[in-house]
Amino acid sequence: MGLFRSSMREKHERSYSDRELFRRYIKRLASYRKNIMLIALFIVIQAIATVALPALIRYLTNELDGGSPDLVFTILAAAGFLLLYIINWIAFSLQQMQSGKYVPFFLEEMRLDLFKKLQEQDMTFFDEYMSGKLNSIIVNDTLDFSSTAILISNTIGSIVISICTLGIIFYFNWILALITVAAIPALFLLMFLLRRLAKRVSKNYREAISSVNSAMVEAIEGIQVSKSFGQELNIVSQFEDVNQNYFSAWMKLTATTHFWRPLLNTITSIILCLVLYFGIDMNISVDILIMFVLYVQTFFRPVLQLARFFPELSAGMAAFERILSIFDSEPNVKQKRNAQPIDDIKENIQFKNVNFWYDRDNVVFEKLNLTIRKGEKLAIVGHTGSGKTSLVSLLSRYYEYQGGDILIDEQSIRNYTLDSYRKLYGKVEQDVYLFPGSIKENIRFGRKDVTDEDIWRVLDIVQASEFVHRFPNGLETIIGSRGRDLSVGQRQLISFARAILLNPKILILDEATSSVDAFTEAMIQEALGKMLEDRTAIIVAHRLSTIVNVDRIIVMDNGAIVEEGTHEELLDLQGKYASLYNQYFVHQTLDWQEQSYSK
Ligand code: DCP
Ligand code: MG
Repeated sequence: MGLFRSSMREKHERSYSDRELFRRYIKRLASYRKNIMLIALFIVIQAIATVALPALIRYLTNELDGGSPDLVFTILAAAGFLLLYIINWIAFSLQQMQSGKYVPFFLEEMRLDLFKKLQEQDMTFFDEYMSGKLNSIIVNDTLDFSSTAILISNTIGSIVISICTLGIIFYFNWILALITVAAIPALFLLMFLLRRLAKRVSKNYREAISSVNSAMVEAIEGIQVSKSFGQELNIVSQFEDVNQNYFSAWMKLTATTHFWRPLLNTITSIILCLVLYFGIDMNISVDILIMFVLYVQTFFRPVLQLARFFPELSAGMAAFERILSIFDSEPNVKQKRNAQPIDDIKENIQFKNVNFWYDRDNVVFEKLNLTIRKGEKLAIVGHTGSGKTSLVSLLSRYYEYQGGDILIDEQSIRNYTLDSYRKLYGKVEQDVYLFPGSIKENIRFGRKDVTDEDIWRVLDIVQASEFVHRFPNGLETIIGSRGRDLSVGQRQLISFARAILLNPKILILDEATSSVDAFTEAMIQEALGKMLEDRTAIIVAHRLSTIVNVDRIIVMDNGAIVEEGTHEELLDLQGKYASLYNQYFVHQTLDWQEQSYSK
């Protein structure tokens, strides 16, 4: 398997029975029934106008048979034709207008619902779904699915045309009528049998297109890695596989959905021959025979539409299945029913016997206990993978814990409304993420009540106003996607400003492991001092300067807290912290640096 494992089944993905899918489909369409009925009505009007044409032709042929045509009759017949075409045209325009309004609206609403649902999800969901795949569902699947939105109207129209045609031909000659419909049961049986194949092929196609999408997204995200390893060609060849896969899935889909047309044309021709043969054999008059020939064609056009109903529905349903998977995935992080708002912390935060895992086979915390007092500045240190980020992620309600409880002022954090709870925190993540907008937008993050002065004030606090001033456009400077136009240190300062602007009661800082230059380090340090004033702070620390200034340090190892105390106390212990210090932090001391320079 290559780098792009996107075609694999995701954990969140679900399967639905045909019945369930159809039920949900109808439910989704229910709020649009007015549009659907209107579209169906216009289709039916067209159907009636279409069905009336052969009858008019037959009437004309019959009249002309007698000899010299009557002028008044000819004019009336021509007017009849014109009228039928005008009715057809008006009904068609109205139908198109309705579809033009309704389908995009249907699509827009579904995309919005999906987007909202994504915002509700916690991080477990995003760990499991790749962004490329989600992207494909929101963009492609919704588009494919909404094309089924007019399928029902079209089908109603088709059924009406077929029934009217059948009525007329049975009325005129039931033997020829029987010949005409003889092929239908066989056709529908075949179609019914093929619906599973159609469903599978459409599903494969959806998966293939989503793989292309994902591969594209992942390859762009990872472009720097590919370049630094000189692996661009390798990536291209892996993409070629994914793309090839898409090509063959598409071919199969096209073959399955389009083989109806030639098949149906063949059947229509055979039926026509039979009608002509038996018609002549039965000495049926020319006018009726001409009418029959026309009706056979009128009859089979909607049958083609009906025959494509299942393959098209299957294609739409395959997309719908993936859309439903998202609609039906409940977030793990949930607050209790009668949750109360919280606006400050009075006493402390407590982890009590907390158990947590990302997946069952890999337990991160087992009976973790920790109390953080209000106003305390706590540093968490430990080797990579020891669980530092996980600890603060649990507190931020990114993930749900499986055992024990986390309490604030003796109340489980599940008892607070998620919205108010999250507002307690200001968080600076280990990987700073900035949106591709202006510096100002990234800092105020959609809050309308924030003025430029407020932003400059927080930029001052985090020592970032100088570099922002240096940009010609100041706060309005647009930073590229993920903040690529800024240095790592600058990005960090912006994310500090973003966190501080909220004036959070609890500040969580997951220091980036990447080192910044001594100048930025000093700036960050000074910024940090100001940021921590009057708050409870939890800092996953990678800088010596941070840890020596906090009230307490906890040392994590393999998901457990193994030591705690101040820097001096822990050094005296000569345990885990001391060895961590000697391995890692000691390199950051001035003494060590002077020594190594003088060597
Ligand atoms: N883990 C996981 N799924 C995630 C995140 C982490 O399975 N989405 C695993 C990897 C580690 C363990 O959980 O085995 C703890 O990971 P942390 O991210 O909590 O580790 P640290 O933050 O301590 O590591 P670092 O210093 O590298 O940031
Ligand atoms: Mg981490």
